[in-house]
Amino acid sequence: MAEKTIALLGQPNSGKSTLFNGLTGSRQHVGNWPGKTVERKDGFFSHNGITYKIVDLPGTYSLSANSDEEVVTRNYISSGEADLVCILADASQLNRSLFMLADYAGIHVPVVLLLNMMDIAEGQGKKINVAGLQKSLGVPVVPMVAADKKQYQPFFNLLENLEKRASFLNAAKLEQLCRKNIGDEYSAILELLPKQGIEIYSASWLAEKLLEQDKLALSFVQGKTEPGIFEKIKSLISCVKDGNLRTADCKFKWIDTLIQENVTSSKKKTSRSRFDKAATSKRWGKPIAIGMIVLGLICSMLIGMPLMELVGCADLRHFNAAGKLAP
Ligand SMILES: Nc1nc2c(ncn2[C@@H]2O[C@H](COP(=O)(O)OP(=O)(O)OP(=O)(O)O)[C@@H](O)[C@H]2O)c(=O)[nH]1
Ligand SMILES: [Mg+2]
Repeated sequence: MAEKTIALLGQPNSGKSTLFNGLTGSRQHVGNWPGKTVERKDGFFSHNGITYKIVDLPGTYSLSANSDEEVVTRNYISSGEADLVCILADASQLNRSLFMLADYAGIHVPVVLLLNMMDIAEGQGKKINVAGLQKSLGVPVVPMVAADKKQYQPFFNLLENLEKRASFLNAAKLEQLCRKNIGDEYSAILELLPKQGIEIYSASWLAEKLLEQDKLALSFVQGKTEPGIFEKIKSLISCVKDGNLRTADCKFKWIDTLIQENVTSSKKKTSRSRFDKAATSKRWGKPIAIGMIVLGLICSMLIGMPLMELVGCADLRHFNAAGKLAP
């Protein structure tokens, strides 16, 4: 019997199955999620006398509920079966891969961030301030190379201190961004939801998903609130256009700040010259292109005219004064 259950969550190709295989070896069970054709992979491993069950969740870009994979993932997390969720992010492309973490912010199930593919990120000259990230997020952050089992020790160290270290992700800054960028409707929905949230979901997480018109969140909140309150929430949602784009914008801004504060790159970017920048800019691109065409024409005329004159004089020498062709 497993004493602790760990779920691996992350975008496709973030390295979940690599870590799952590395930890479990042959102690795996493969089946399907109930009622779905999505593969379910459970496995077991032991460390320091404790047996862990590990679940390799399907790779999804976010926690929306549009595909079978996303619904399976959402339902599993809300089932409360996992004692710990490990979110794997590809450290070589954090702007994109941290979106799953941003979409998780506000779910009250203990979480850790595994910065996988650190070998690639280091090859790119990236330096990640792990302590700084931990401070901002309020949860453990562990650099990983899932493809190399010899580098699993920091992950095992985390397991040894799980009781002390596991905690919820700090979503306060994301909530502030949503209040500022989405506006009054977001704040008004928050006021209508219970302050402490509902079950594992914080009020801010639910408000974001409601504005995204997420079907699972809508039916969940409908089932947990008074009909009158739910009607008010629905009319607020209908006032916000493109809710999913607006919440995504806030999440990407949140990620940008995290990266700006905690990631540096020692390799210089291939810098574009001032001319390249001007030639591709919206303002100067066209005038520069037209100028270059005109300059090309003038140059060809300057070179061509003397040549044409020379050829013309040579031809004239073939005519006599009477304008007849000389013999
Ligand atoms: N260089 C490097 N490659 C890695 C690392 N971890 C995983 N990979 C490679 O990344 C690719 C994707 O890894 P998977 O484990 O299949 O990713 P996944 O998250 O299970 O993907 P999905 O099942 O599609 O969601 C594979 O080719 C792995 O070998 C790592 O730490 N470093
Ligand atoms: Mg996989």
